[in-house]
Amino acid sequence: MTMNATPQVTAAVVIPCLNEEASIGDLVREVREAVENSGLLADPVVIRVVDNGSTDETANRAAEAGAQVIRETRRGYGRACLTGVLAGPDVDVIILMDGDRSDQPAELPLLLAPLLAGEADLVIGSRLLGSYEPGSLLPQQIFGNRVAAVFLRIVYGVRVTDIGPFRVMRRERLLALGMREMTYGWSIEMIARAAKGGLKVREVPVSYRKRAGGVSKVSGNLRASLKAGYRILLAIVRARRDSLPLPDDLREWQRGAPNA
Ligand SMILES: Nc1nc2c(ncn2[C@@H]2O[C@H](COP(=O)(O)OP(=O)(O)OP(=O)(O)O)[C@@H](O)[C@H]2O)c(=O)[nH]1
Ligand SMILES: [Mg+2]
Repeated sequence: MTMNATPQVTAAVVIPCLNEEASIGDLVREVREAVENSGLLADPVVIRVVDNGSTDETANRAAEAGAQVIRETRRGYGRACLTGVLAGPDVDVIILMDGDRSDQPAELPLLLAPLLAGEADLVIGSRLLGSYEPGSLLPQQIFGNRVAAVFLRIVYGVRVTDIGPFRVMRRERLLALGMREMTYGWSIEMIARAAKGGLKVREVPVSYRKRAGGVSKVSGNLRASLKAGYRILLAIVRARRDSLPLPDDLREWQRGAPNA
């Protein structure tokens, strides 16, 4: 009989959500199944849905499915992510993914493997290295991500193909980055700051689905897409200028200030 060591690594899955009642229940169940099947993480893995002022049944659906629901009234994708990271209980690893069921929880082991092996500090699922269902990524999203990737390479010397939402990082490392982008600049800022701090950033191919229902807040809306594009470019510039890790006063700001 072979003895498998009991996994010691604790983790929380942080899912920022705004009006995702159509998908969140199924997603939470998928995440739980994926975590159990992986056998890589210590029980119990916290599935933390950060509800950012949803006006639908998101919070109820998430709680019914067994998630820990955190309410964050200050708006913003990055704000919701950070609130989820800061919330207790303390864990070793943070897993981030979107609430619309576009990411595939079953692919979690692909992201965790390089992190747990110490080969990477930030592992990001790349939809462009992997695959995406027709219509799940719009041409402007693909273009925008490619442009952002070129900037990241030029400014920070880090090579990525995509700026995907499905990612894993040790919580302590993530907090030490001093993240300050509280909207859609969050995703790219994390890569920029990790690279600037000399951390190893690694991509793995993932497959991406169309959102399982509900309404797109970004890509399906021209105004929101332009605004997100602006925030993303701003994040690249700001992260270059800022010191790292952040000084204490900015850390305080990060915890308490209204959404930027
Ligand atoms: N907490 C929080 N979550 C948000 C906010 N806006 C969007 N989200 C969530 O962030 C994730 C990404 O938003 P989406 O609307 O899926 O954006 P997208 O993936 O570009 O668009 P689609 O391709 O239509 O899915 C989803 O889980 C949303 O519920 C926000 O202001 N606050
Ligand atoms: Mg989406």
